[in-house]
Amino acid sequence: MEKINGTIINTDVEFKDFKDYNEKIVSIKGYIHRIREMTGFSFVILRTARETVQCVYAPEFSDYRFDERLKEEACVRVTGKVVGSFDKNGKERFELQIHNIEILSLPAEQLPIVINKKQLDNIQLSTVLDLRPVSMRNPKERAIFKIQEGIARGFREFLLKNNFTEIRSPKINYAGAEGGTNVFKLDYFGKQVYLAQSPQLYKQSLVGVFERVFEIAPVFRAEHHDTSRHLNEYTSMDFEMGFINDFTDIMNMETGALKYIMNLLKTEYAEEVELLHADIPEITEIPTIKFMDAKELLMTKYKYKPSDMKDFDPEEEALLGKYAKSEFNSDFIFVTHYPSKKRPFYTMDDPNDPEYTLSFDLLFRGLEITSGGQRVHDYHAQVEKMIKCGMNPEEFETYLMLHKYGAPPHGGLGLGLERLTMHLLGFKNVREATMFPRDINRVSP
Ligand code: AMO
Repeated sequence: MEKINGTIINTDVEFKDFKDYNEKIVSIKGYIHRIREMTGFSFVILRTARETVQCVYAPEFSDYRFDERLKEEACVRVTGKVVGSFDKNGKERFELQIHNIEILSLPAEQLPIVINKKQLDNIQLSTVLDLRPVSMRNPKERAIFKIQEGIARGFREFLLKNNFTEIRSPKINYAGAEGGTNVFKLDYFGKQVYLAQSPQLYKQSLVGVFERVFEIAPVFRAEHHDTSRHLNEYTSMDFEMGFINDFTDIMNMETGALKYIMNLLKTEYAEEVELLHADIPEITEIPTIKFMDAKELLMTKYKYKPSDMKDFDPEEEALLGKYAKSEFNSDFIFVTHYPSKKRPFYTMDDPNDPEYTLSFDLLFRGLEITSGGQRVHDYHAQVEKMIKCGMNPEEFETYLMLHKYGAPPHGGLGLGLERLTMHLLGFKNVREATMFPRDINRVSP
């Protein structure tokens, strides 16, 4: 009987290691991205998992003769000699002089769109999304989601380094966590249950166990409107921390996480950053402004007439982004002390002014990417607040176990991964930063 022992055999070389193989014969696997015929030779551009590799076919390199069946999107193993040279900027680059191309598979049909240009030119977003499994093969499209990987990875790495425990909360729940009407109802063996709007109730409960917790997972919002910043399913990056001194501890932790993420992108995702011309923000300090002061500022400095004194509309957020940039040269601004009426039942009111809360939003280049704040930790205060919000505390018995049996002062936040990616890459629509978006008109692919 054959046995498997976990040995990972890499017979082929990766492009990033070509420098160690100069003038040596290597094999590399990938897709044929493009074939460019020149006089007397051809360029065969190979697309590997993360980069494109220039291979050159010429009859004088070997006895191998180009197989006419080879076309774009064929999967191949190319064997050849690594040759280094210097580009016009003096940077060393490597190509492969082809000695053999082994066909691993041939596509059944030609692609419905051209993916081997620098970017997907003149293709409508709806078509790009309809064809996601193949449109993402375009290097620039693919790079968006490597950047997104970097953001989530940075968030996770930073929090693990700061003694957070990664949790997994259920997505099928007995109650919506955030209130409001945007909750998906589900028939669960004859009972009505809900898809998780956020991991809020669970992450708070788990503060009572692990003190500091985080989760990166999908959440569901039944948004009935079709906007450029709302999805019906998005990835929420949440954390919750116990024994805080006050809610600035949470804002500091987020600022630290964002600094770590941006640094990780600059170092380990440099190729994707360059390909996408991503403007990675420099974060030293993030300014903060109280909600009512921000309203005042919008009315006086920007002569803006607010339609709602309890929340910001997108134009107000954009103006606050402009303000942060011009006054503080910051791409971010924290807005604190939101009105109690607009924040969920778990938010702690400001003891100095209970009309407002110990909560905040973080705006990035004029878009809300985070909500967070300190939570009510006292059992009686939480029950009272639930009743005030028209809720029945008896329906939240398991959630209230935290408060009933002892909860430290705590707080946390939720950061929308797609929204952060969207504004980092300068997109107008959050769907561009979502692999397989779910919105009111789209559940496929
Ligand atoms: P909130 O509901 O404000 O807070 O959501 C937190 C962040 O999630 C993102 N977000 C969305 N992204 C895409 N599509 C949507 N429909 C959408 N809705 C929200 C935003 C937003 O800032 N439990 C609290 C967080 C907390 O206090 O810990 C919550 O979920 O970036």
